[in-house]
Amino acid sequence: MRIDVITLFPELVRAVIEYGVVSRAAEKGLMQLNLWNPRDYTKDKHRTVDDRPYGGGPGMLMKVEPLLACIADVRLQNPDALLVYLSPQGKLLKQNLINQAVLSQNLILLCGRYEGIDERIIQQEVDEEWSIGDYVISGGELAAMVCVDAITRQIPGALGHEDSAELDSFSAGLLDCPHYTRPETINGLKVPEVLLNGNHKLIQNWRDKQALGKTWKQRPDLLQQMELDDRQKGLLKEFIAESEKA
Ligand code: 9WO
Repeated sequence: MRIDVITLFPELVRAVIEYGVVSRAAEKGLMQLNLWNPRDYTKDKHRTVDDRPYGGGPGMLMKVEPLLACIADVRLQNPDALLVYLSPQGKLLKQNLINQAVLSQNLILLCGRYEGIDERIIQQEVDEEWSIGDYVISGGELAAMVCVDAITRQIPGALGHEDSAELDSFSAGLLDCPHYTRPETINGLKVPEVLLNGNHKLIQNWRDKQALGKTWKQRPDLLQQMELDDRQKGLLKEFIAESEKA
């Protein structure tokens, strides 16, 4: 998988491949990150990358010519990639969109700054607009880093089997179950007994029940989109009964 990122702050985005899972995937050659700076495509003495909006008002937009020249250069090297603009106006990112992106093709992520980019660039150059959530941040870089991280985790071989992607939250459309480590008691709170007994069938049952229950409590919208099997229905019923008792 190859990902090209267009950004005025390449050093910021580079940090995403310097740590952990993403760093190891890059070392193994499973993922290649290329950074491109529109500032390198300016022709004026001051290397200007912003410009004023038609219609006036506060704030600036990204200057068109260096951005278009930069996009053209990236496309020469990566002609078949999907070009994605990160913005709050985009389609909300979900695990399944990430998983599709990994399977389908290479990616070009375009990071806006200031008040964004000229609408005609979105029309002519951008294939899709993605949002990582309903909030405004200072530019597309942090969103692009989220995408690079989430996508890299899904590349076969990027995760050790210790933490395979199937075990990730959302792989089954549910939230994760609670986890416990030493010590056995923290300020009077004990580890659930079932986890200490070494009965792996009982433990799996408990984890599945907790995952269903957590999702029911925190994200009922996720449950509504799924088809639970009879075993899952039974576990959730038990969870609800137990939580009403407590
Ligand atoms: C800046 C601004 C300044 C004054 C008045 C209005 C304003 N709007 C913005 C603005 O929305 N700037 C954006 C910053 C332009 C596009 C890149 N930026 C961005 C991307 N902010 N938040 C995102 C983003 C990307 C993906 N998912 C969530 C948020």
